Amino acid sequence: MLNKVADQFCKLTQYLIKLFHWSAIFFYFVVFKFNSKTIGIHPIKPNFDIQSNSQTMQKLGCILFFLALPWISIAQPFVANYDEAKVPVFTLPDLLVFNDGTPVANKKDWDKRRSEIYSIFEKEVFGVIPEWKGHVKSTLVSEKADALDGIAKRKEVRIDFMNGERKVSVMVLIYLPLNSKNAPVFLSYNFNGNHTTTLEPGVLLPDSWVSNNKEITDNHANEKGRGSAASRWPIKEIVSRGFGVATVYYGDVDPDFDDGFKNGIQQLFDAKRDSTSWGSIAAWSWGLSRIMDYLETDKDINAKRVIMMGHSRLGKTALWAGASDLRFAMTVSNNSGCGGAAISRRKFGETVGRINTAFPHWFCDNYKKYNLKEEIMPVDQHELLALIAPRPVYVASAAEDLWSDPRGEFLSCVFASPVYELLGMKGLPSNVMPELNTPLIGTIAYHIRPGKHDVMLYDWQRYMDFAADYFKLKK
Ligand code: GTR
Repeated sequence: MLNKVADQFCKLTQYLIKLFHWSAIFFYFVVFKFNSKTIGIHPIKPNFDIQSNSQTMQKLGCILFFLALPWISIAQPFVANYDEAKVPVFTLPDLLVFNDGTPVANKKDWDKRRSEIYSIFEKEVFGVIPEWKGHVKSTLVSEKADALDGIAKRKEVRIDFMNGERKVSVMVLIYLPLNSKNAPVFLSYNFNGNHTTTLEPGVLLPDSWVSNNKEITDNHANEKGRGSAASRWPIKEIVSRGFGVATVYYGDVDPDFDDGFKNGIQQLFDAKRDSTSWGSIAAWSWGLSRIMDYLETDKDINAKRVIMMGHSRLGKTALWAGASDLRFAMTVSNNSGCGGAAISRRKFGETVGRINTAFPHWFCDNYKKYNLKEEIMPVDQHELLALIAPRPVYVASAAEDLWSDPRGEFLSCVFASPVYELLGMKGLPSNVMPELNTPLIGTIAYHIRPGKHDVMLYDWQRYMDFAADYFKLKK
C-alpha cells in the first residue's frame, strides 16, 4: 500500500517537474520571441530597452531551467533491479577485522569489535537513542483465565510513559498457555492494533493514531478491524505448542508517519536533533526494551525466554532490538529486507535511496548519505545479524517477495556465520541457497517459502521448531 502511495507521489512530482521544465522552455522561447516580434525590432539590433527586456527573459528562462535540473535528475521514478546479473560486484566490510585493520582473533576481541560495529549502526543507520529521563508505570487492565476456548490465560497490560505533563500509553496483549510459567514468549509488534490479531471480542482497540484504509477514514481504529490480521497471528497454534505471545501495536510507541518526531514516545525526550538522532525504527526498538522491562516483572513469565519476532519494517526493528538488548534470547526476522537482513550493497529490490525517500523518518539522517552509494557504507546488514551472536537468529524470506531481496537475506546469514563460529556456535550450515520449504538450521537459521511478503503459518511453525529445539521443549 505504502509502496503504491510512494510511487504515485513520485509520478506526481515528475509530472510537476515536467510542467515546470516546459514552462521554462515556454518562457525562454515563446515569451522572448513574442516580445521581439510584437515590438517589431530585429533581435540582432535591438534598442537598449528591448535588449534588456529580452536578456531578462533569457536569464529567467535559464534560471528556471537550471532550477529544474536537479529535480529532473532526482525524481526519476525508482526502478528496482530484479536481475541477478546486474547486481554489482561488492566487497563487504570484514566483520573480523577492527576499524584500524587489526584482525579479531578471539571472543574477547569480538566484544570490542562488536562495540565498534554497534556504534556505526547507531550513528550511521538507526540513530542514537537519547537518555530517558521520564518514568514508567504498568497497570493490569484486563485478565481472562479461559481465553482461546479455555487453553490460554489472556491479559492486557497498559504501560504509561511519562515525562512531566507529557504521557504516552502502550497496551500489551499477552496470551500464555495455562499453568506454564516457563513458556517461551514471542514478543512481536503488530501493524494495526492488538484487536486485529484475534477475533476475541474483549481485546481493546488502540486509542492512538492508525493509518487509514478501506474501513478507517479518521485515523482511529474501529470494530471492523477485529481479527483482520488473524492469519498472521495463529495464536491458538502457538499457545497449543507451549509458547506465549505478547503483542503491541507499534503505533502506540511511535505513529508511522513523518511528523518531525513530535509524537509517539519521541515527544517525551528533550534531546535536540542532529544527523545521528534516532528514527522510528530505533524508537520502536526502544519500546520493545521497555516492554521487556515489564515482562521481567511479570510473575507469569520467564523473561529469560523472550523471542523477539518481527515482520517487514518490524523485522528490521526486531533485528535492531535483538542487537541492542541482550536480554532477548532469540531473534526472528520475517521478510525484513532493506535495512533489515538484506545485504544493501546488492542493490536488489528496495535500495537505501528508495527506503530513505519513501520513509524518511525510519532511520537517522546520516543514513541518507548512502542513497545510491551503498558501496561506501561502513557497515552492511550481515553485521547486524552478527551483533546478535551468540544468541540464535532466524531469517526468513518469501519467494515472491523480491522487493526484500531473499538472496540478500540469505547471504547475510552466510556472511554473519564466521562470528557465530568464532564464538563456538554453529553458523548457517550451508552457503548454497536452499530450495523452497527446506530450512537451514544452525544457530543462524534460514528458510524461503513460496508466496508473498507476509507471515504465514509455515513461518510460525519453523520459528516454533527452532525455538523448541533451543529451549528444549517437547515437540
Ligand atoms: C515497504 C517497505 C519495506 C517494508 C514494508 C513493510 O513498503 O518498502 O521496507 O518495510 O513496507 O513494512 O511492510
